[in-house]
Amino acid sequence: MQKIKTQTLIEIALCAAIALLIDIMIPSPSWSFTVSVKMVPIIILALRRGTGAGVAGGFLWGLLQYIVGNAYILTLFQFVLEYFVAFALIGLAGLLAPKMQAVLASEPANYLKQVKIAVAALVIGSFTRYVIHFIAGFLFWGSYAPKGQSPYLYSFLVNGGAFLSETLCCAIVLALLVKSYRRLIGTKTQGY
Ligand code: 218
Repeated sequence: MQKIKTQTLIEIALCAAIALLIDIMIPSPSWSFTVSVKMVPIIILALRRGTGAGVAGGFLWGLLQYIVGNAYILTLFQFVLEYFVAFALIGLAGLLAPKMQAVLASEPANYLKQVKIAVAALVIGSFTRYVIHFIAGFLFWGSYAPKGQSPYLYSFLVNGGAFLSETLCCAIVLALLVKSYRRLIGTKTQGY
């Protein structure tokens, strides 16, 4: 088994903690409209250290939400699905880590390409996360639907809206950070 570097473990813990802090400091106005950049630290972690670290960071973030009493729990299965599985899946953004590292290591810097990869990674992580919230939505949250609306449509509208608004916010922040990617995400060029 490949040895996990201590520094990577520290980064996993730090990114999960920063995500939790952003989430607590900027609460979302509703389930269906999420103005939040809280996934950004896990996306950066995943692109920097790969899928395994990203999944570990997302999982830890889910666990921390439970520990600080920030999780919405209806049943045990719903909690495991929406906090452990959904948040861990954000780490799949790391599937594009090799591509991102290659682009960051090449000269001259191609900012447009870097943003495209970061946003594509974000969409992979965010979309797979929200597929889980959509499934949990019609399984467990259906009773909150307006009278006469099917749980499937209700969950699709709520989680679709949240996916679009949250992904857009994170994409804007990732784009604004592009000039710092070599320092934040790049590991090949700097030897760490
Ligand atoms: C229709 C519906 N309402 C609420 C939820 C619960 N949910 C949605 C999105 C994200 C999260 C995790 C905390 O941010 C949760 C618990 C749902 N799945 N579906």
